Amino acid sequence: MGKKMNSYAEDFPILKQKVNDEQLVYLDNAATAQKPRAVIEAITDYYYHDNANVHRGVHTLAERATKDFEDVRSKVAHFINAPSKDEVIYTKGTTEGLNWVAASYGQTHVKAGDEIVISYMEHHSNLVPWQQLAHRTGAKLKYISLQPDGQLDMSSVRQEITDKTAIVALAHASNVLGVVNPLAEISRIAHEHGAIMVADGAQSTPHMKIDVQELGVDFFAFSGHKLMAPTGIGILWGKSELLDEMPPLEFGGEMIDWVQLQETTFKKAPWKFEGGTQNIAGVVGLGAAIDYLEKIGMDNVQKQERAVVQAVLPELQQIEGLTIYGPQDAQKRTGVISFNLDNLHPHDVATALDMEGVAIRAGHHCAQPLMEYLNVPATARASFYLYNTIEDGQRLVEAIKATKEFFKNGTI
Ligand code: 7TS
Repeated sequence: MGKKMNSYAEDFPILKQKVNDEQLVYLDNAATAQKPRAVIEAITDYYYHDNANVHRGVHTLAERATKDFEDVRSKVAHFINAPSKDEVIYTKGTTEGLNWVAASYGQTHVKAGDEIVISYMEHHSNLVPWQQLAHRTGAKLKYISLQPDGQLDMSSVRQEITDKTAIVALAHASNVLGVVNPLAEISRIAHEHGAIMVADGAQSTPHMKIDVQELGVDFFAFSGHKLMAPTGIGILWGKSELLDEMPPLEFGGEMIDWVQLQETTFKKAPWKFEGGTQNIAGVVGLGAAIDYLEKIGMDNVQKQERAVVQAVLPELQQIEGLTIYGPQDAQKRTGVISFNLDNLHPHDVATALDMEGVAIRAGHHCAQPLMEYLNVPATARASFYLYNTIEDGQRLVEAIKATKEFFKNGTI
């Protein structure tokens, strides 16, 4: 069933190792993706040849580092089809981006009696910032409910978003249910009611072509590390007319225009949000990751993952006692497959799979309200990326079957 390594896997040195005497199958991509040689080498090259602080020096290395840093901003703008590179803000990751929208836009625009609308499937990073903003401002936090197959209930979308709604904040793709939410349609509904639309793109950006203009959103946040870039670098994109009026959150070097004893003026966006020395090597790595993905083409990335999921899902569905969360139709899914096996604790399942060299995640996946909604304490989760093959999927299926036998018979 399928070949051993696809040509993409060859680009990822980490995948060539054995774990517990078995060839590693890495299926924890929703947590973080592995890095291709091109990204690792770009970071090394940067430190070998170009390392300097940006925007400050006039010497050659400083100019090179600054050019790299600002060129990646343009590359990101192109990658997500942002109208301007000045709308692209460097962050630590999705969590920071969403927190900044809540703390800066939210704090200055949301008042008592307003409503903030999210859904039951949100990651804590797109839930807790809004919950805390609601506590601080006296706004009401409302939840869009889900259909039995995990997709957003569009009648609930229409019911929960009202003229009192100030902010709608939703995951573009779920990190548990493998669904993609129809953000373009929901953005239209939000705007009809005078609300803004915030998108958590952590699980979509690595896996599909993103067009922030087509999605019609006002803010879009994602993490570099889930799209093959290093940890500690992410992007917040926002519409310039909103960014321009938002106050900065961190004050200090880099973000100022002019400082006097009692007053300070700030740079314009995006620089006013980037206080202090930035993760320059991370930015370089992000640029290399985008180059790598764009060379393949995001449509091909999606196609490759879909082919694997379409082959694997029916096999998983045939395993007796395996509950798969989210849509059962492979056409409606991303490469995230959450499941439970019999009455086994997902941590035991993940540990047993690790013994077979198959790396998956188990737990609440930073989505405790969703676990409660699904009425489960936790799930196991396999998540695929470009470098995974149909054979990797087969290894997952076999490891699950072996785990089932082990817990039935006490032998593996
Ligand atoms: N939003 C979603 C939908 C996510 O899946 C994650 C990370 C985040 C936000 C936060 O991203 P960060 O890079 O700022 O941490 N999700 C996961 C996961 O599912 N397993 O580990 C991290």
